[in-house]
Amino acid sequence: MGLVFTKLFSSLFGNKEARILVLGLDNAGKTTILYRLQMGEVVSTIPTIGFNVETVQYNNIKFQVWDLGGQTSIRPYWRCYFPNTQAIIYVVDSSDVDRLVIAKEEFHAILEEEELKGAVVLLFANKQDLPGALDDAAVTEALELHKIKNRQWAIFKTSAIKGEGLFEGLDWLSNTLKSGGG
Ligand SMILES: Nc1nc2c(ncn2[C@@H]2O[C@H](COP(=O)(O)OP(=O)(O)OP(=O)(O)O)[C@@H](O)[C@H]2O)c(=O)[nH]1
Ligand SMILES: [Mg+2]
Repeated sequence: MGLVFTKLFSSLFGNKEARILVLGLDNAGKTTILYRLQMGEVVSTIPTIGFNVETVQYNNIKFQVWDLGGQTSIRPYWRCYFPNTQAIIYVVDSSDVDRLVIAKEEFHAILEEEELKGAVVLLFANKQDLPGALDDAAVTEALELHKIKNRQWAIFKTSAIKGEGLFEGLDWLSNTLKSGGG
């Protein structure tokens, strides 16, 4: 009863809540992005073993953002976090050209997951500040995003270090979730 009332109250006043998973290979910049969004600062990170979770309030949406570790050995645990997810933020290190094939395979495996069928997908082509970083069009091609079916998605060029592109992505996400996606 309390929960129902809270949800009703939130929807009346436009305070939607959304559970977001931040996924991507190790070293893509997921944790850096999480704390950039939450604190507006670059923090020094160590590889994530397990997860970080923070709340980010933006555009009348309370995003509960789960940042999961991306190392090969811990990727199988991502699925523990899949239920009740409204959106995925998939982060790519655009300068790590050698591992784009792996990034693509992991991405398409995520899209196959039944529990994530309804989740909208925001991709960040991160590390745009590095020389040799592929732009959004090149990452789109490398990840074969044209194969995405029956799902709302978008890709943004970002630099977590410079703080560029992240809130543009979050704008898209909040508009998409408000209009019923996820
Ligand atoms: N140049 C540059 N470096 C970045 C950017 N984003 C993150 N990094 C750096 O990339 C390294 C890895 O960043 P993390 O945020 O720890 O990566 P992660 O995706 O959380 O990695 P795991 O926790 O192992 O999955 C750190 O040294 C960051 O400072 C960016 O936009 N540009
Ligand atoms: Mg991390």
